[in-house]
Amino acid sequence: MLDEIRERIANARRIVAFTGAGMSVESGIPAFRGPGGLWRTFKAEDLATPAAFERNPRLVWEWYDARRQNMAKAEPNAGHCALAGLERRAPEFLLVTQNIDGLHDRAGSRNVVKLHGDIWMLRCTVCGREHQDLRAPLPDVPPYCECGRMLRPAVVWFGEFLPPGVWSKSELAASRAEVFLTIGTSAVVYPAAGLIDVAKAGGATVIEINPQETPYSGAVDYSLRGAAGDILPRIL
Ligand code: BV8
Ligand code: ZN
Repeated sequence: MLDEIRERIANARRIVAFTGAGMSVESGIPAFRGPGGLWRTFKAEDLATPAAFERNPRLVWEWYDARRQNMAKAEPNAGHCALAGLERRAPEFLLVTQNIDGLHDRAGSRNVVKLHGDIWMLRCTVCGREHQDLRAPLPDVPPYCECGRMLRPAVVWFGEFLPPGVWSKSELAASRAEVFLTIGTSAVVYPAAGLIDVAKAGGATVIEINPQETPYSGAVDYSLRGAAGDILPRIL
């Protein structure tokens, strides 16, 4: 089966890789759901929502600052590097990630769409100005804009729309893909997970890589049970 998959990927002109938090587990960044998941301790609606930020910005910021400190210590793993290598070989390649940790960029991926934003970017809640701040820990939490108002992480919270253009670019690429890799995602968050349906409808060969089953495991062409850092270098 792996030979078939290698062949399919090697001959594909247009490839899309769709990644989730499982991509970064081998880099030491806990995923949200599943064994050891982050949200086992926190509940999504408690923290990754505008209401939570409104109610308790310090708590939300302490959670993000802790995640930034963990992410700053993390290194891209063999899975991230394998995808960066694939991008250099494929005629057309787009990496659509739900991850906000920046590890795909650090692994050398260039054509990256961040569906749910970027934890290293801060946005002013009032003037809207955005800037990158890589400091971990932040000197003070919550951080403030030079306009004097509070900054927030430039990420997409539950109930918030994705950044403009990001969804249409991802949807178009998924609809045209010959091979669509869905890697390290539990495929329960929408509209992101809907990209798998778009790819299938567009006639792509869909390959899933995940140690666990997901709601899409029965619908994809190949569902490989294993870790991204182990499987990707073997098939790319
Ligand atoms: C939207 C950024 C339109 C922040 C995240 C009620 C009201 C409002 C909206 C909704 C609602 N009900 C449903 C919705 C839609 C909602 C949604 O989908 N909810 C789900 C939970 C049901 N979606 C939204 O709100 C989206 N916006 O719909 O806007 C709108 C607007 C207004 C009103 C209505 C609609 C915005 C969603 C974005 C939320 N932001 N994160 C932050 O990170 O702090 S979501 C969060 O989940 C992360 O982005 C994460 O990436 C994403 C998905 O999780 P995964 O990446 O899949 O990670 P997970 O832990 O779940 O799974 C990891 C997988 O890896 C596992 O399967 C595991 O087996 C596997 N794995 C483990 N180790 C490895 C591995 N795989 C490979 N290798 C390994 N080594
Ligand atoms: Zn400002």
